Amino acid sequence: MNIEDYVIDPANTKMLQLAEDEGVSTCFSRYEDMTPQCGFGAAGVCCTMCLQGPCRVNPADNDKGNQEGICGARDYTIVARNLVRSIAAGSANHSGHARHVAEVLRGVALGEAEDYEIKDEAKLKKVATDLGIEVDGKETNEIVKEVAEEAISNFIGFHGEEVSWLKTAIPESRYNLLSDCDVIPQGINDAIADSMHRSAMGVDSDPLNLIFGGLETSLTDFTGCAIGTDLSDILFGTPELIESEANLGVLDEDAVNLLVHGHDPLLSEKIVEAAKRLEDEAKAAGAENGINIAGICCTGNELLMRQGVSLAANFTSQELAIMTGAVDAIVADVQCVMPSLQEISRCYHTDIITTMDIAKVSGAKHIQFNDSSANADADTIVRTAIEAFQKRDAEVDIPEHKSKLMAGFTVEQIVEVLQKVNADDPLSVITDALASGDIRGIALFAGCNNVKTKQDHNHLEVAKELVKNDVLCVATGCAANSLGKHGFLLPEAVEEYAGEGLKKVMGILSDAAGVDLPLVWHMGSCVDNSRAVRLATALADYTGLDLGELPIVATAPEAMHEKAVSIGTWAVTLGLPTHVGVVPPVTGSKLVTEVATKIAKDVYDGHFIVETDPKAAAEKLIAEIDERNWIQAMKTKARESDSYTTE
Ligand code: MSK
Repeated sequence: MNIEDYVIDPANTKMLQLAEDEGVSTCFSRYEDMTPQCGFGAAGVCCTMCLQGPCRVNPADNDKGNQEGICGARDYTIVARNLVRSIAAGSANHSGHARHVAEVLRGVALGEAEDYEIKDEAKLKKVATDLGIEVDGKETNEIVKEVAEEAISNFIGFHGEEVSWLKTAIPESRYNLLSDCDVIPQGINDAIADSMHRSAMGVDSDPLNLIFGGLETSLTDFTGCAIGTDLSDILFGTPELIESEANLGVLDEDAVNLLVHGHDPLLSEKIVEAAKRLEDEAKAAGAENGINIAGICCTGNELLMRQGVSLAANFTSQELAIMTGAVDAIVADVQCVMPSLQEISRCYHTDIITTMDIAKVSGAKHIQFNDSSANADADTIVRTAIEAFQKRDAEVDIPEHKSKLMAGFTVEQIVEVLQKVNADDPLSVITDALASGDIRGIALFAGCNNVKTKQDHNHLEVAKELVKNDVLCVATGCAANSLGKHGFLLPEAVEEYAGEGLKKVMGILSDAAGVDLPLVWHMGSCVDNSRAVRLATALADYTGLDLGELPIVATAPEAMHEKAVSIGTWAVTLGLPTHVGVVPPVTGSKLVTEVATKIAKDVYDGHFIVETDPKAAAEKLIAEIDERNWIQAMKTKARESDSYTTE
């Protein structure tokens, strides 16, 4: 294996080299072993919906002509069905996370989740008010119960009512457009179930009907994200600007290194508290520096945003963390946890601890985490990590490389910074910068790492090109982690990479805020993509424009998970041109590909841009931003001169 084809930073290069030298299998080596991958699967034309298959059809435009599956399903039906199932899975992940938080919030109101409390009452009241729940004269617990039950009702689709959370998070104009297209979901669970139903053998074979079903389901993913973010803020506090570090160098040889992995803050927040309680036990066990909690994937991002916990690894570096010999335990909740962790941990003293009944790993320790005994369960987990520390046997070799970073860019914090420039009219700071051209547009970096791209490379290259062209960048998930590892979440990066306009705006904001702001703004975990939409919605409401008219784009340069498919789909549906840096399995159908990359723009203003070259991707995103700016300028000019009238 040529290591340089897969990783670029010194820490992961060192660990991947070690894995190669010692013959340890990693996602990178398994990818090489797997290559060439199945062309039918890659194009999305492998159908396993019934036991007559698998049917693998050659799409049209080849020597064999248009083939059909055994039931007669054509390429477009198979690709659309597979796509809809991916979206449903993505939504089930995000909304499953949200449902757990909602249940615990209800448990707090009912006194059944005694280890949790409300940390942000102001956010509780804001969320309640947005949902139309009266707050005046009510006890906090009463509001908590009503908000939690409203969230839970969004899952059920009771009496055909539309999901209420969606309406609070997007502009009215966008909601009306979605309503006109009949894609407003009536219940998260219902939409996911409908997607599984309609994509089954012998049900929906009309690709356009399937795609509209997929769009509706993707909006339940967004709704789940918004619920997850809002309720986590209520329970654990809305994040504020915070400093931390990223990369394997955050591990500490003289501490119990406990890595939290997955997505669900309900467990990881309790682990942080337990680590503080049990610090002395760790020291007594020989860990001079006590307990060092660090994160992998989005559980890491959740804790970074609220607790300043450092990020040890993003998706494709999770296995390499174990190779340091310094990881005592990886505590997993749900999503993005590679089963291979257990196999690699056999060569070390590392305990892989699963905690959720739907997410076990063969051979791993399972310590069930219960909402009703959260503190005690967290103590048990941390004590298990302390015991593992005492069994360290392999040589510890922690790469020195790490980068400082700044995170915590919620909408609330961004507005607070803007208020320092203009107390009465904060959003005008952004819209004026957009109007003057100092900021050309705004881009949301979302998504994962993928072995098909060099780790972090596409994120960095797209970001470099965008910021050089004065695009303000915000980031979530493993994309933010990538940018953090390489110094893009630092103020120093502004001077190094930003164009003159962006530099000017960052300077004004930093001076006013009294703190140097970083080049890219970290908004949180996967579910916190909802924060980016709320920021866009605030700008849309302020300007009277729709999301589809603003110079805002999204990019997932290293997309991997089905959640990324779902996020990308709702981003397009909400009006954002959305770049994907990995070719998704839709190319087997010309029809589905054309709908996703072209026709969607006519209906929703957003469309997919599939581009594996990061520089070309950035250029295409900038072209989309410029097109919107040009259209807006023309509209404004026409309004000012009054030269355009329908009378
Ligand atoms: S963890 S979904 S690899 S961002 Fe959210 Fe990272 Fe993607 Fe998992």
